[in-house]
Amino acid sequence: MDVTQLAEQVIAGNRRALARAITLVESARDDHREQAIALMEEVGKSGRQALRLGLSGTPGVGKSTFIESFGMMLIREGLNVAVLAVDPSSSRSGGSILGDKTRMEMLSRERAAFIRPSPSQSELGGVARRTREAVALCEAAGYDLILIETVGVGQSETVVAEMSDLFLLLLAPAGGDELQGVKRGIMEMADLILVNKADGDLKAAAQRTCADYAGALRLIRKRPQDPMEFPKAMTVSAIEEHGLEAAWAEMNTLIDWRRENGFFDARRAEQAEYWFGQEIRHGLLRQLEREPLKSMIAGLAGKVAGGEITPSHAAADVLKALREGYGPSGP
Ligand SMILES: Nc1nc2c(ncn2[C@@H]2O[C@H](COP(=O)(O)OP(=O)(O)OP(=O)(O)O)[C@@H](O)[C@H]2O)c(=O)[nH]1
Ligand SMILES: [Mg+2]
Repeated sequence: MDVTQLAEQVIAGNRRALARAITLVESARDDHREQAIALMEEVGKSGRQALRLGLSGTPGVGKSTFIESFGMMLIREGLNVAVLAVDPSSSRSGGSILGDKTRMEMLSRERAAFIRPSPSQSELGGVARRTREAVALCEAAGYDLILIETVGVGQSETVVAEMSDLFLLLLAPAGGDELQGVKRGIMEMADLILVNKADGDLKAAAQRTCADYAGALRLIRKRPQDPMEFPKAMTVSAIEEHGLEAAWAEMNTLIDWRRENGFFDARRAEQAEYWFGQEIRHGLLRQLEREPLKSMIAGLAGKVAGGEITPSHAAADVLKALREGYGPSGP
């Protein structure tokens, strides 16, 4: 594969090249990984910057419907939109986005839209790292806005927040007065909370829920990257397409403020450091799964279980072998 040529095609906005490039970065093969690293360096030269929007919400809250309506609105404004997903369970479900293309029927037919399901890997770390590179590829390909969707199940929100400029939390109207058990950590990540389904019978409940969350947000420690009034909670209706323009205006207000005050670039720099650390950790873990360490660990595990050696001692032996260059049989 000619990586330089592929990079040129991606930067030229060739959709098939973009799809091929994403397939390359998703590959787990070692030779592909080397090509992917070279590719990412090449496309980085485009110097383009998109707005990266993370979007999280529990199943059924209306993420797909929101992406369809919101994406179509942006396209009407003349923007190009890419949609990616981080879904560690996609190996089971066959991909959250493709599974419900029916809910993004209009968007998926638009030339100004590019939709890509989550890579099918069972481990969140793998999915996350590949999606981060897919984001950078879409950025180089000239998309103005990249939406990164995730189902709100534990760790995946953090991963998406670490590759987004803005993190949106989509919520449904609560039945009673409970705050839907949204974890504090997730609330703290949100830049904008959107209470969806503010229409018909659900409208009043959505407004109450929104007020509850606005109150909860005020109790959260003030973050330096936020101007007055942020983070905010608002109501929207993805189906009736209400509140989407207002939400988009708020996103732009926040992003403009962060750009002017240096927080936008600072956040991207922090994220680059974060992913650097993640790549190292992942690489180290992979070494443990390879020979000769793999066999060494398996052997020691038996001895630990049998009480012949303590867990700490066995681990120290493995780490020593790692430090000394993969143990007696060498790399
Ligand atoms: N009343 C109302 N219903 C909505 C709205 N948005 C989505 N829904 C409905 O909520 C249900 C779930 O919507 P989806 O868009 O598939 O939700 P999702 O968050 O993508 O769900 P998963 O992909 O399963 O995580 C569907 O029946 C939608 O029609 C809205 O604004 N108002
Ligand atoms: Mg969906």
